[in-house]
Amino acid sequence: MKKILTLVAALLTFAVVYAESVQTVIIPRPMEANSAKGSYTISPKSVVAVTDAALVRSAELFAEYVAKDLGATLAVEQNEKGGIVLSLDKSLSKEEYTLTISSKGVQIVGGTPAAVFYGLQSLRQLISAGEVVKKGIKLAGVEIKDKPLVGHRGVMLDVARHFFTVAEVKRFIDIAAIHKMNVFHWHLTDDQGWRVEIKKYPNLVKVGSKRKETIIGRNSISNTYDGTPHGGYYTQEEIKDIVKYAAERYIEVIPEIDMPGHMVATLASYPHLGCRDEKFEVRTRWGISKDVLCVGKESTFEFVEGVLDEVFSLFPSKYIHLGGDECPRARWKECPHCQKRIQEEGLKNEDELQSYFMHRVEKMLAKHNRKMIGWDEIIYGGINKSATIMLWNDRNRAKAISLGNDVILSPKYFCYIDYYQTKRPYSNKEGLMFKERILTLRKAYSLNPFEGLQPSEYGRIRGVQTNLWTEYIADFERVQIKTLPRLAATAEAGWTIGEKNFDDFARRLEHLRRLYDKCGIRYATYFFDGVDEIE
Ligand code: TNX
Repeated sequence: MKKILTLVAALLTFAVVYAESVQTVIIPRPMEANSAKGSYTISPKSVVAVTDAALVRSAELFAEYVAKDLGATLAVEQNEKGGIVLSLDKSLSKEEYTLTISSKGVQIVGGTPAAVFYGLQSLRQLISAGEVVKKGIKLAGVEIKDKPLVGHRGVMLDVARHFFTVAEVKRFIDIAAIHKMNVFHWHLTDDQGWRVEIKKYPNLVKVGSKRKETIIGRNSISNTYDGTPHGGYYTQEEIKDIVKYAAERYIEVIPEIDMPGHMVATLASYPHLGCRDEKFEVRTRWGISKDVLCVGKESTFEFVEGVLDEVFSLFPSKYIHLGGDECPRARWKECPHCQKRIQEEGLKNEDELQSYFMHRVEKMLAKHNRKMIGWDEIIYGGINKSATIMLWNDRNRAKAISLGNDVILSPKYFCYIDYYQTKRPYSNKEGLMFKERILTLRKAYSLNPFEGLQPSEYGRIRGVQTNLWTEYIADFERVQIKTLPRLAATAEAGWTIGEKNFDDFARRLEHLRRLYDKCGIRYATYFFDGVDEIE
């Protein structure tokens, strides 16, 4: 008898387990998706009911998202009765939600409004892939429990090398939102253009936002230019509008004001900020410039503080990205002001001079209760524990992690989507790229944020991020084709808890691709056409 009972118990367990896990179409893959009884048909008459005023905007956005699928914009009501009910439950963590579909309807419960928004993004994908029936879209019963692996899931857009309009930036944010990304890192300044209005320093946009022409072809070999001015900037009003737009989609905008290198547009606007008394032009080539901010002069720090004061008022983010990357030391070595600073401060060398600079600027952030993010080069002359390292160079990985600082992973061979996405870029017409580097979808998908780390070190990895540098990307169609579908792969690397499986991802991507199509979003088809991995 006992044996039989054990057998029955085992069979039951098997049946339950078997019934539980279901294949889902959602990207990034949820933590758990279990089958549930029944189904529900969402019709144009379905109501989105919210139990909390904080959820109204998300419900409205959702109604817009699925309007095409349903042929109508769903009504949003503030009560507890609707085909789709959204509510909050503080016992769930910040970004955790459950999504239940049964014959009674759809229920999304989130730890915060952001989490409910993620649940709606999942539902949007389910609807897009759902069965079209007479009355609307039929969804199979399911119980989803979901939360992300890491807290910072970022995507960066470089608007300095090429300018993109407010409308385009918003569309980029929409794309990020589909993938449950929660940070938009906005690379606003570089040698080739300054893009944010700073009222105290009007030349930054008057002079710094325009370059007279742009190099044609690869930087390392070309000496021809297109003869066409390129420029653009965002007014403070436009910036605030974008920050609000992103916030409604639970995306925080982290601005990057790259310093003390990558500053030629600034030097063109205010030449006294450089080490030598000379005039500069907004840079028309790519690559790294030797001309950087002078760290010896006090006026440099006054300038930086003046800029940051306005940046603080535009961007409520806890973090401000200060760049700190690729800053050659050549000018500092010859500059009497910089050398004097090194002596007076008892610094060992120019690496420590950069640290001195970063520390001083970090203090300006701290005064306003903000924290600094910098590219991994900030570790060279020593950094404070409070700084977050954005890791893009593999060579600095071990050192950065050993320091114990917070780290955001953006390793270039996994996360730099300006790289070619096919192994045979020329026959696949990918256009030019900064260097001969390849990042296929499969490679992007293979990023494991905790690889090689001890479990005790996992907590140092605050997040993952995809970066789009735009030296060779001048229009928004190319922005999208570069970004997708690789962003989907990084999104899953940052979100999905548990084993990942590329083939299953590829299956789900077929559905996501249909959603892109419906939204008029462009994406690269190399992977779908089976040509991305051909050597
Ligand atoms: C490195 S990543 C850069 C960018 C370039 C990019 C091109 C980083 C901090 N600096 O300035 O645009 O490579 O791939």
